[in-house]
Amino acid sequence: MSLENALRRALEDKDFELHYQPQVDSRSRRLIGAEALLRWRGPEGDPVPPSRFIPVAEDAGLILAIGAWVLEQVCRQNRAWQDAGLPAVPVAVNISAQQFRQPRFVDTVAAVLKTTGLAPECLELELTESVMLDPGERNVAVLSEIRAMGVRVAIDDFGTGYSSLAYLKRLPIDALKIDQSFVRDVVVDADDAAIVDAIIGLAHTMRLRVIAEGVETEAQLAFLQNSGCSEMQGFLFARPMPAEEFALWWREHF
Ligand code: G
Ligand code: G
Ligand code: MN
Ligand code: NA
Repeated sequence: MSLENALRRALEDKDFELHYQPQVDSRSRRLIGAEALLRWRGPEGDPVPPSRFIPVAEDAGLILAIGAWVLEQVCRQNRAWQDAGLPAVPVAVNISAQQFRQPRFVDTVAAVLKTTGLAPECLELELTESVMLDPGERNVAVLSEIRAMGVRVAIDDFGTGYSSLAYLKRLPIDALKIDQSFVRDVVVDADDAAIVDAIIGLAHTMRLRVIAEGVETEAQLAFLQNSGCSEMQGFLFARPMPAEEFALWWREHF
């Protein structure tokens, strides 16, 4: 069976899973949010990485249905955690370009919040720079509507795209996520160190939150903290985990 057909079947059977990776305040090591990451076991039963199946889903026109499922699932799950007594925190969902470009995207988001009863502040949307490459009025308008609802917006993989500073200034967003490719060698590579410092400075100047991804070592953590970034995500703190395991971890990191 082709990957595409296997994905079609997985979608019919709702055969996907979501893992959740903690985002922490690096000083207190407490959980301040999470990112939902899609997981799928392919026809052979082994995990297929999203970097492999998401592009196939995009080409096959399946990403809208998958994305809608992810969005609803995450909102439902976050609401369930709150009902179980866990604190209200934002959980981030990765949004693909096609999803964002849907004419009724804002309505879809509003409808999901309504049916799941999740507060808008508890949902964060991660968009890449490429999604918003077109600096047209439409993107700005859609983002404004999303934020007027109270939903948060973060730019994922920041620094790997092409957004100009003038464009960034016009975009109504809440946070920049420093791409893990810059964090990896931040302690040993002067260029990466300078880029990371620049992104943190830019975020502060523009009054945006900044979160570092792919933090794996205490040395990276120390660098980031010294540079003024305290929100982090990475294996140093926790890997992405299935929902039940994530909730257990959370109860230990209030
Ligand atoms: O979890 P992992 O590092 O394998 O994720 C790889 C890529 O897949 C990341 O770029 C991430 O943004 C993307 N991804 C993970 N989950 C989703 C999802 O639910 N929707 C979309 N569109 N992309 C996702
Ligand atoms: O592109 P995006 O930022 O959405 O993808 C995040 C990806 O990074 C996920 O696939 C997640 O599994 C992965 N990830 C999270 N923390 C770490 C880390 O500390 N090191 C590495 N190498 N990957 C990580
Ligand atoms: Mn992401
Ligand atoms: Na990223």
